[in-house]
Amino acid sequence: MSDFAADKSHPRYQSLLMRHRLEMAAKAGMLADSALIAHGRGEAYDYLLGEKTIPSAHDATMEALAHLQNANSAVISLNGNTIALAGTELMQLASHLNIPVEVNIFYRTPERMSALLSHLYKIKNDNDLDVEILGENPDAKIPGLEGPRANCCEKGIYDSDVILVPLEDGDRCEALVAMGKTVLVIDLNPLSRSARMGSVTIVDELLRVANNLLTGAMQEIIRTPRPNYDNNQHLQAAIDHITSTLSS
Ligand code: PTJ
Repeated sequence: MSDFAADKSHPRYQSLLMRHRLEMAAKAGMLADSALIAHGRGEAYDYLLGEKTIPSAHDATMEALAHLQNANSAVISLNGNTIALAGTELMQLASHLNIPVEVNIFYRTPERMSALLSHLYKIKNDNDLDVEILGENPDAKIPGLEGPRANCCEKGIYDSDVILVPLEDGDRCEALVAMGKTVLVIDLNPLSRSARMGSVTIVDELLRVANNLLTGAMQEIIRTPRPNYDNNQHLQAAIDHITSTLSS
């Protein structure tokens, strides 16, 4: 993502950088047509959250990390926006946790799959990462979903007990929960169906979450999932934060 010209002192530098990453990814054929709409919705919620990781989101991130560290078979599901915005960081996380990533996109076309897979292999080679990249040859289907968005890999998403799904759609999130998986959602909208369906929902911006997960994973502390963890309480904390921002 080379030719980004904005000055780091610009107050909206980070937001401009994220947009630039998406523009470049769109040019490379990696994104769904609606990717920028989805991003804009996320930006609006992020603005209301103060564009920072709120304490409940950090707590949810550490809970998600605990599940990833204790899983029998964890996987990180990657879609177009996710690869464009935080592909390198999530590949580094996967390498550190020794788990695979699977490209699993809602609007599946052979051209997009090929562009996304090439981009991930470039990240893998450039950063000398040891990560299995799945998704190219799906051999299983997520029960309860119709069409190409049900396609997945048996040794990745299908057989996983814990799955990290950034920016997932509500239907698929529900189907993954119905398969008995622990579903770790990243979504800036605490009201979305995915946010409500998830086992652990992190209401925070994807790149901040990826960096927080990576920092936590590099601390080499093995965390334990809390049996009394309350996802609704964390969602409510995010909603309360937004409403207090609006009324202040
Ligand atoms: O690559 P594909 O084909 O799998 O398509 C990916 C998109 C994101 C286009 C597709 O899944 C989609 O349309 O998603 P939705 O239903 O618009 O949901 C996206 C959710 O992610 C919304 O609730 C946004 O608030 C949230 N979101 C957007 N950008 C970010 C985000 N959450 C965290 N970090 C972001 N950067």
